[in-house]
Amino acid sequence: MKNPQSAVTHYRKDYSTPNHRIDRTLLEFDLDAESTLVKSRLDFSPWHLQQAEGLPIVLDGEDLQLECVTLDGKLLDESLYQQTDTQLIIPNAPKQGTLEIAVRIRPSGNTRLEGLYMSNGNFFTQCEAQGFRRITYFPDRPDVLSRFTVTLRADQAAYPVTLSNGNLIDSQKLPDGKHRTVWEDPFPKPAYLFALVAGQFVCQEESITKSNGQPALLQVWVEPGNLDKTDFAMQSLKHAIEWDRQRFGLDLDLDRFMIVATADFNMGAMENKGLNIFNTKFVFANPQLATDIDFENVESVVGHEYFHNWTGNRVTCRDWFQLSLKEGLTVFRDQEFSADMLAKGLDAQQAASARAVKRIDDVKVLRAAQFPEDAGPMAHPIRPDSYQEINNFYTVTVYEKGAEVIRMQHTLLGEEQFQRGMRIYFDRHDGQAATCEDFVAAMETALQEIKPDQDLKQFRHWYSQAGTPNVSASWHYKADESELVLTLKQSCAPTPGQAEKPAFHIPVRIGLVSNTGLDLPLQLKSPKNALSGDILNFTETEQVFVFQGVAKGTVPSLFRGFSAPVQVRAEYSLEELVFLARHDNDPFNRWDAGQQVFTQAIFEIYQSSGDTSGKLVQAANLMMADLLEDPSLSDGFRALAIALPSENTLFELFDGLVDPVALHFARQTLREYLAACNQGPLLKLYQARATHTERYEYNAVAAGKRALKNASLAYLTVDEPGQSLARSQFLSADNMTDRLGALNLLAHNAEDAQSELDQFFNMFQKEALALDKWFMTQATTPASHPAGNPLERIQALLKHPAFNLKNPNRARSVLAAFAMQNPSVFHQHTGVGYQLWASLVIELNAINPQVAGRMARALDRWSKLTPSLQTQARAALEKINAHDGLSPDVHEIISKALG
Ligand code: 0A1
Ligand code: ZN
Repeated sequence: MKNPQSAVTHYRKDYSTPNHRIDRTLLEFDLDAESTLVKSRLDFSPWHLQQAEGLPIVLDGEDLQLECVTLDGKLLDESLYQQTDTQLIIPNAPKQGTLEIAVRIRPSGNTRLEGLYMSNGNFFTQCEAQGFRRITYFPDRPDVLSRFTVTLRADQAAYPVTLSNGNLIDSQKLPDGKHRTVWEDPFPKPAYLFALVAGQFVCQEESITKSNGQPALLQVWVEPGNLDKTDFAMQSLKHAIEWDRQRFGLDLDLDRFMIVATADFNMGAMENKGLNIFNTKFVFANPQLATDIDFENVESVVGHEYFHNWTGNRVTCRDWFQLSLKEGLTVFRDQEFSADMLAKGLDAQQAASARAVKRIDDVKVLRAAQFPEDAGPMAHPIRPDSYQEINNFYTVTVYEKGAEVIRMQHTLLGEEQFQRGMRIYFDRHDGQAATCEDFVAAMETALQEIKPDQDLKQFRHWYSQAGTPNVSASWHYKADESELVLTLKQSCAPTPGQAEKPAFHIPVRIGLVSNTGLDLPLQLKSPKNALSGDILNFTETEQVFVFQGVAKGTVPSLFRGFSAPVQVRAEYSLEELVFLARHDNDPFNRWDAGQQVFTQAIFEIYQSSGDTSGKLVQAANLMMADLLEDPSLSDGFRALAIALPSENTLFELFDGLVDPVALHFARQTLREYLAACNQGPLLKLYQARATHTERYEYNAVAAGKRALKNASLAYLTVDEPGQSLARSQFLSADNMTDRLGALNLLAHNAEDAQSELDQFFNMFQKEALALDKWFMTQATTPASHPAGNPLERIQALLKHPAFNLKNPNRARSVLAAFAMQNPSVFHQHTGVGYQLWASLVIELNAINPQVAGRMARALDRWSKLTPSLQTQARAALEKINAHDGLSPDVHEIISKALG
């Protein structure tokens, strides 16, 4: 392990080109769990044609056992190269030539799951961001693109299937019980997109016809016994291919596209060229094992990885600071794909509602996870300026806020010009390693084709400035002139290394809702040209917008569809919020207004130590009654509208220091109060949807129905009658959404849910992903559980024979669930929650630093805790910090948290 005391900070401004290109890469693997021999042959040439002789060749490498190095056929002795812990340098190299290197590695000991590793006896690779250097010496940086040919030799019986990127060009049996395959990737690629897989697999395959009339083979590979879970992934892949063709005009460029699932994977999935490797969680889906959310995730992750084939692979990143170039753009694309899929086949109104549900789900993630990141010690711009460990920068900021930044460009340009911008981007950069600036420049060219007087100069601040902008909005009505005068002010709190920030260019999608509930036409009197369609261009620290022809009693609806990733403080009266929750024609804002009412009601309870007689709680209750009775709303939307904001969202929204335990109880009090006051309508909603007997299908309408049923049940299970409904739903469910929905509610609310937990365990003990759900359900049992403090149960889970810290999904199902999704137990006042977390992070640090680095982020926001909790939190952070042998991953997180 590298010594964190010598942790190096890498800066974006320090980018320099490499000395050499690697034009061709031949790799040969003799696969063996204990000792794999990797031979490489690299044809190199000067990066710059005019380059002088004698510049060193710099290759990265970690934990490799070097066997020999040959330059242009001559074996180099040790005096002719320098070997360090992280590099192999050949000084005074010729401008051009061929290097041959042999190394040995030990996949069986690779618990980090970076480089070549083993999962369930099979070989897999994970090379992004810097895993390839754990396979062989190579310039492991994304701007070095090379043509790869890969030979795989392995024992035929143990590893009958051997795959790599591109096309299979040779396959042979060898005399000694081994076999050999040779793979050639026609596209030059950086090393992080290299992949190999070898072992026991079966596949589902289909052939499709590409736009050019050529066939392409699609395959989904899984371990034997899992073919009953691959239909949906295959269908999602076909939908993704078709969608990218239709909406972006981008076709599959390969003859063969493979997906392989593994149970041991640090992240969600990986877009290796032509050979995507997936966490089983994002491949496996059938109604018995996967919830509606799992189905949605499989579709979106399959889409995401496929869309990377253009946005990431055909055009890749110049350096890792540009990560959002591929990730923000690809998340935007997968979000649009999912929205289009949900809306497919529905009438206009249902389609709008299905899209709104998707948008709300995405914004919930942003608010609950990215806003806290942007307000904490790890805050960074979507294009970071520095990092210590790149693995720590695969963040919700780079991904989800990055997608919002792309979405704002889409909003400013409109679909047609945005697609024009995409074509310009590919025309300019196909086959290259590009920068975020290249993308914005392409979009700017497209913008200026239709609006020559506009540019994206100020918009670029979204790439360089961290922090969530705060926008405050106030307005007054001028009755004599029938004018509404809207004042917007923006500010952005300091973030690490950025004290002052110039104003952002913020697109504000606006509506004016008259007191009859209709949208008025928008007539902006001043400033001139600030309105384009329904988008206000808000570009100054403070700006006044005057709308004319406005009727009295009109309420502005701001940031419709969440048109910018900002925190809005608008001066709505309670009555206006309730009005918008009933009448806003923008479904996102309608939902959001209701959430604000719930939020304020919870804070009222929190600040009054449990009193439910306040006016905000009363207003929330009336609003709830309305929502329950309103048949015009789709089920999916209604499920979201009646659900209370999450504890993590509330924590972030509260002005001041927070005690998460008290906050949990305040939220719980509102839930119980609303349940008691609305029992009849809740029951009616539940029963109307519980009695249907349609076969399980995953689509927006059916999933919406299940969501509303389970959202109603969530209120009803506050007491026994509702809990019996949940018990019978648990038993009779024919799908995982309903079964797990009921189990969660029982485990979190009923005095005793042991029998259901046992039944679930017995039913699914051979299904790892279902078992993860069993662990997670228990690890998220809140402090309000009637049987008392759930921490002991969580400690027992860690000793369960099926618990395994080495498997990232299983580790997350307890550790992340408890430390990040169960605030009332994690933040308990004695500090025992923090201590347990600290010891697990230390344990995981030695096994898998990347996953440990993620888990280490649970106390990022500790400065927002009440003083006594802060003392406990600091002690836990310091305990980790003092640990000998801390990985750079965990060290970076903890040292930044400690400040
Ligand atoms: N590029 C992948 C995510 C990914 C990133 C890093 C990994 O290991 C360090 C693995 C996967 C994606 O966006 O899907
Ligand atoms: Zn991605």
